[in-house]
Amino acid sequence: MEPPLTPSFKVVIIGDENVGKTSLVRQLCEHKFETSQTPSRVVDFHIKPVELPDGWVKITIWDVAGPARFQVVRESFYPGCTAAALVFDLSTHITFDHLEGWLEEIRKVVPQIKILLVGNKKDIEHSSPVNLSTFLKKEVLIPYIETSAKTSEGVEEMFTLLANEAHSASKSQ
Ligand SMILES: Nc1nc2c(ncn2[C@@H]2O[C@H](COP(=O)(O)OP(=O)(O)OP(=O)(O)O)[C@@H](O)[C@H]2O)c(=O)[nH]1
Ligand SMILES: [Mg+2]
Repeated sequence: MEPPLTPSFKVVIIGDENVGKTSLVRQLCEHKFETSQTPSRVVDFHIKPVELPDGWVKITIWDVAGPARFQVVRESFYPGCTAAALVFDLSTHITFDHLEGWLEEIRKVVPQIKILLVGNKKDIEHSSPVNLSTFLKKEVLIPYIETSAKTSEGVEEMFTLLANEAHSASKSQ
């Protein structure tokens, strides 16, 4: 059982349209997966208790819409975030090529934000992006996990890692 007074952290899920951000949150919170594409809501949020080695924390997960036209409104939700999950689609390499743009967008608002890189749609047959190891060598502090919102593989671990990033950021402040 989680104790009543738990530290709480604001985290955000970013990445291109259709990479599976909303599906990952839904799998985590409701254990559901839908194949239909629902129109993007600009923002949605969910509160989830997560158990870490140090004890329970709560994360408020802000799920923002990926399309470029929402950039300005998205940026208004970034202040106060301690960690971000940056999601790309392992089967659509263009979503990997856009990662630098996403880092720029969020670091412009929260320069010290902790990032977790997430390669989603692991269940679809794919080849890993050729520049993935180069990216991870350049961004040495960014942990990486592969997930499937469809089968739920890696989803709990993803949000535990994200909560851990947020928690460690708060300890180093
Ligand atoms: N096979 C497979 N399909 C997935 C997975 N995750 C999401 N999808 C599908 O990808 C589509 C887009 O998923 P969303 O979760 O809406 O994507 P999003 O990143 O929230 O997109 P925006 O809100 O528009 O930015 C949907 O049809 C999902 O069913 C996955 O892990 N595997
Ligand atoms: Mg979405």
